[in-house]
Amino acid sequence: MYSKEFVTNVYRTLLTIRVFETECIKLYRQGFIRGYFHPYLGEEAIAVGVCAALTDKDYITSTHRGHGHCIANGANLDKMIAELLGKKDGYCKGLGGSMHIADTTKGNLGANGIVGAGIPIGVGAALATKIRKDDAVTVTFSSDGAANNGVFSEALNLAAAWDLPFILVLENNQYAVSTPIKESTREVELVKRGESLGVKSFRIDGNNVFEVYETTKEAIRICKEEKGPVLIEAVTFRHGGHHVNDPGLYLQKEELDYYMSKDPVEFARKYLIDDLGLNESEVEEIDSIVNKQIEDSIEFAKENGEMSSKEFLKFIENY
Ligand SMILES: Cc1ncc(C[n+]2csc(CCOP(=O)(O)OP(=O)(O)O)c2C)c(N)n1
Ligand SMILES: [Mg+2]
Repeated sequence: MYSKEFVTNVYRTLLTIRVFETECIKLYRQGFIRGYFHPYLGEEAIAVGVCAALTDKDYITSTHRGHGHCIANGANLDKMIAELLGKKDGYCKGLGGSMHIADTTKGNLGANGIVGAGIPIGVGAALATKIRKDDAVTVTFSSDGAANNGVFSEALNLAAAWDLPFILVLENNQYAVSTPIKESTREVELVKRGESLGVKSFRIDGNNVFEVYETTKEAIRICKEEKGPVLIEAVTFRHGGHHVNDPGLYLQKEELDYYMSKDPVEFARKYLIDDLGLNESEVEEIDSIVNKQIEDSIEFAKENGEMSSKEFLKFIENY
């Protein structure tokens, strides 16, 4: 059984991602956020379970659906929301938006709008840590669609050939935009892609935060005591369309109902109450702290200014 402190932290982070996405979708619809926005709703257990096993020395690379990875890795919420709103105290001074959040002070080497492009960046980071003899691993998050890009096999193969401390977390949400995985590949168990390259590979329930956490710890052990890389296929499902403007009508109702019943946030909440004996009001206290934190960050971001054109020109001149 896990401690109250650990599960409380896990629940708080899961809920922070959930509330962040839900409130930012509202901001998007109100016109405060422009461009693309790919919600991580339903997939929160993967980012949280993985990052709970990492230390400050480790690295991550993220995807176009990256808010959850950033939050679980300890990103600053004020700076994240300011970035989404295009404000000057955002992570990229408001010039990058949703798909370009990075925080190298925390080992987050960045989200990426190019599907699969985080994989070779992660392999490069893992190579650097191996050369420097750092006690670190690099985790790259990716999804099922990325597994069909050439870069997936090339980079993972190289990581295996060079025994790199690299963990590829495939968030198999079973769709790439509107294409179900069974229409883009004959072998839907992506774990086999890793095995075919001689990489230790696991297929797990991506909605169970504890299973994700334990598997990540084992992957880190393998990277440090045996040899990397490791592939983790975490099976999950999105709660909606590919991005905010996609109603996701192609998602099968039975599948959605099934995964809704395995909601990762509800799962952790239930564990706190049923297994650790917290009462409803104790959990509600955590809920209100999370809600207030997101509310404060939204207020900060709304009040924060945009870069003036003069500041912008100076910024790119010195870049
Ligand atoms: C190299 C490349 N090809 C196509 C696109 C357009 N695109 C953006 S997201 C996406 C689907 C990605 O699916 P998946 O890897 O399963 O990630 P998910 O959206 O499910 O998290 C596509 C095709 C892109 N951004 N980059
Ligand atoms: Mg996908």
